[in-house]
Amino acid sequence: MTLAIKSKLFQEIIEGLQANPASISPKFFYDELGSSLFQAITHLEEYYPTRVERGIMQSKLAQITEAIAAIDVIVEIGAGNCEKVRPLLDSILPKQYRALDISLEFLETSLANLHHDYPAIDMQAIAADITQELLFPDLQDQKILFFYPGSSIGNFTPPEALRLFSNLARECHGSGGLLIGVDLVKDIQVLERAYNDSLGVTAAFNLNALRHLNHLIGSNFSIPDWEHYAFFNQTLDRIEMHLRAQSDQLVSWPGGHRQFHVGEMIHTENSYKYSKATFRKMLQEAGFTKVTTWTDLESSFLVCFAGFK
Ligand code: AVJ
Repeated sequence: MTLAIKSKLFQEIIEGLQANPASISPKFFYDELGSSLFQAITHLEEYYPTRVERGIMQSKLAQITEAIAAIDVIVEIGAGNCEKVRPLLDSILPKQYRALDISLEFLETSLANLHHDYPAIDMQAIAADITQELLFPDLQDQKILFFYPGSSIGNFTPPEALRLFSNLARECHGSGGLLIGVDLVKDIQVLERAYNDSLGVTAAFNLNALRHLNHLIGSNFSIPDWEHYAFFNQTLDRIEMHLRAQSDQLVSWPGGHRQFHVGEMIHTENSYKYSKATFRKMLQEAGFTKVTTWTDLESSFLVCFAGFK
């Protein structure tokens, strides 16, 4: 990381810690341990999104491939373990695969594993903060498929998601498109269980943000003094994750500090859930002119291809 990027992140973190209520961006979950903890979450019985999305991708692969038609390059956003793209690589055989993620260490190992199995595809790992604008000047003349699986779009507010879709639609230049997975609104108990698993992996994942921050900015968060709290906000259709102080405490970092009182919370994540109709509308509003959707038998999760007529 360059010094300029580092100091910008530092500033963003401190602004969040000083805000009322305090907040930490979910992108700070993903250091190497956090990425592994998220991997573990995807194996949990309670955490259905990864499993259900994989099922849709497998059972609807022929239709999905037909909708996408011919493309040159797959650009995966938030690629993580680079495993979710495998069925697409098999069915589409693109010339190029580009994996974007916030955590480069984890991404590079994942990409090396993938490249081993697909030596003919040109592959590139790119550290990218997708809360910033994305530009692909060197792909101007290529047909791009943006692949954004895993429902990570849920971390954005709906207006932020719309802005990202508009950015991607523009970078498509009228061909290719966006294949995206999103979690749907459902029974509140099913939703809340997915973020309050019985093994406490999600709690560890949430708390790890404090450990990561301690490394990044030299803060002295005491992890045992915080607890995981997650619930579904029915007004805003989102899971909210917070860390709650279990005692009064002073947290310091070079150049600053903050007093937290018992019960005070740090907001660490929103995970928005959508209806099929709302999500489709957003994709169209962003400039895609043809949207095709697939779901599972329980309408638990949605896979969409947004392209151009
Ligand atoms: C990676 C953002 C899709 O919101 O479900 C999992 C992250 N947080 N358990 C999600 C997460 C807690 C996950 N996304």
